[in-house]
Parts: sequence; structure tokens; C-alpha cells
Amino acid sequence: MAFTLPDLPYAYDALSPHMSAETLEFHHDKHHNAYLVAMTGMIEGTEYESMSLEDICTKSFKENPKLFNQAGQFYNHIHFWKWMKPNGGGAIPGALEAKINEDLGGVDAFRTAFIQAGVTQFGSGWAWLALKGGKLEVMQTPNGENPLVHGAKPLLGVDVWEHSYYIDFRNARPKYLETWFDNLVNWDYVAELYEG
Ligand code: MN3
Repeated sequence: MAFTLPDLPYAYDALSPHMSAETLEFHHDKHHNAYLVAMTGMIEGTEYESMSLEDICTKSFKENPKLFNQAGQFYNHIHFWKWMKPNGGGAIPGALEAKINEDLGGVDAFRTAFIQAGVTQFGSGWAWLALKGGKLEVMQTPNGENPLVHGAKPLLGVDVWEHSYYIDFRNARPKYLETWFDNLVNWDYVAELYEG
């Protein structure tokens, strides 16, 4: 199938001051688009061309690491934009909060573990909340890797590559992650994925 770059679900300046228009312009228009262009070039005329993006990710992870780098990042960023919203953060919808309490020891413990996963991911990568075998897990992955390739469903992910925060936070990755969690997360979308 032919893939396209999804528009941001909000204006470029809608997440300011927590994430600037400049960051989103570079991150969405340049970085995310570059993954799409590279992936499209690599799948053209191959068996991957007719697959869903999820299948491209899981198959290329095992068989074609160069393609996976692009496809994984293309997939991750599609959700990354939707994992944020203006005036995000705050209360977590009830059923998901109950599951977090059950599996992760409460929202505060989850917040600490999620931020810690992002802080300790050396170099580029992602921190995740994922559902695996019916249980919630906090995960960290390098580069474009994601929970899909580990048999888990991604519910929330944050990009910790420097292009995601360097314009707004310089080298302060912990501050970026705290700000992101407290002010930008679109919990309705996370709950939708959890219940879907
Ligand atoms: Mn990125």
C-alpha cells in the first residue's frame, strides 16, 4: 500500500511552550517525512509493498534491519503526534488508571518508571507503555525499535532522540520527559488504544 505523511492533529504552535513550533516543523516535516521517503524507496517492487505498516515493521525487524530503521520510525511517529495534545497530561481515564494501579504499582510509580526508561535509553530511542500478554509494561527501545517487534501493543511512546527536544530543552532530557508527561500526553488516545 502507498503510505502518506499524516498531518499533525493540531497547529504547529499548539503545544507551545512545552514543545515549540520550530521543533514540530523540523520533527514532523523533515524527520518524519524522511523516514517515509526512505521506507517508500526501499519497499517499492518488493513483497513489503502490499503489507500493512505493522507487518512491514515486524517482518523487516527480523529480515531487513535497514528497512526496519525507517519503517519503525515512520510507524512510531504516526502515533507520537497523536500521543500529544494541547493541555494534555492530567487525569488518566478510569479503566486504564485501574490497570496501571494493578500492574505498575500506581500512577506515580508508573510516571517515575516511564521517565526513567526515557532518561536511561542511551542515545536515540523510545520509552513506552505497552500491553503484553494482558499486562502493562514500561519498556525502552533503541532507535526505531518498538513494542510491536517484541509481541506487545504500544499504548504510549515518547521519542528521546535529541531532535525531539534539543531546540526546547537543549541537553535536559529529564526535564523534557517530565514536561512531556505532565503537560502533553493525550490520555484519551492512550485509553482508546488500551480498550481497542
Ligand atoms: Mn523523532
